[in-house]
Amino acid sequence: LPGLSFDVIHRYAVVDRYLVDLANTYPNVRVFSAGRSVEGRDIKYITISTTNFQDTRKPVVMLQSLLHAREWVTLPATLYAIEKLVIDVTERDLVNDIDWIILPIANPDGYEHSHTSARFWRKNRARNSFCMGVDLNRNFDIFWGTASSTNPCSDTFHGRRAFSEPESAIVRDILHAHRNRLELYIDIHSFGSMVLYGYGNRQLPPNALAVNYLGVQMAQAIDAVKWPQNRNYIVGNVAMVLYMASGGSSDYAMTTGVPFSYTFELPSYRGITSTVQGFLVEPDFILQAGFETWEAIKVGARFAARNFNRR
Ligand code: 0X9
Ligand code: ZN
Repeated sequence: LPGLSFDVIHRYAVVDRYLVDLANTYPNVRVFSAGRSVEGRDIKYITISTTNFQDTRKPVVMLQSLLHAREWVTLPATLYAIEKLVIDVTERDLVNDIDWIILPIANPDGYEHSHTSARFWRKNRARNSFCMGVDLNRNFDIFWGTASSTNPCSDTFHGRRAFSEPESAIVRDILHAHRNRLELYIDIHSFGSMVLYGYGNRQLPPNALAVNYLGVQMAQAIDAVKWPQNRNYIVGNVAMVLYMASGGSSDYAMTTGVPFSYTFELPSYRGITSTVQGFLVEPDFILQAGFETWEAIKVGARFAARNFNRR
């Protein structure tokens, strides 16, 4: 039977195998190959549905992690959600009332590179010039190129054009395939303890009030169980609370019709926010990140179910 530990960071091959094992073991889980990364790794996602995605009255919720390679703690957060939706199911409504799409490793090449060669690698592994990598979260077709870097050596290099990278095109294709029912999309990043929403150019979506409201509800759910030494989550428009950023996946999702779309920034390691050390992990921190992020996901998913019924 599939089973993973939740206090270590699993490598690509382990997760890839795990997703297949889940689909082979649980009838409501299916695994899909969405395409291949620059270096040819299969990018898999699972769906979780009691009705095989045939019941159009259910909303779809999508979770994603590791679009940025070094943000390791985001992977166990996503795997923890899978565990609670498939293996250790204590809240059946989340499984019965919602169809789930879960993409744990959106950037497998960068992720493996961060294990084998450069711990703080962020981008994918595109061969631009002598500098490699495109920031996948600047490569989506949403005011592309307006708040990102033209320099291939920069950590926020946006690529040659929108969706130049297979990894971002894969996310686009999933979003489009489910555009009619996708109610909530959460792109999980680190670090900063934030629930962010669009747009990265300071513009607010028409439903910003509702988006902010749900963001606050999700943040409060985390704050209620977080480690006391970590600060409370900040909720807000990305450009207002963090910085301007174009080509982001959660902003792009809104243009495909997803009404509730967020970037989560999970906490930093030991509260370190001034350096890349904040991306490091330890067993306690990994476990806690999975546990507390799940509290927010539950709040978001239940809201999505209620809101979708009414729309
Ligand atoms: O800069 C980013 O891509 C994200 N922060 S990170 O430290 N993980 O790199 C924030 C992205 C939020 N972007 C939008 N909502 N557009
Ligand atoms: Zn990130």
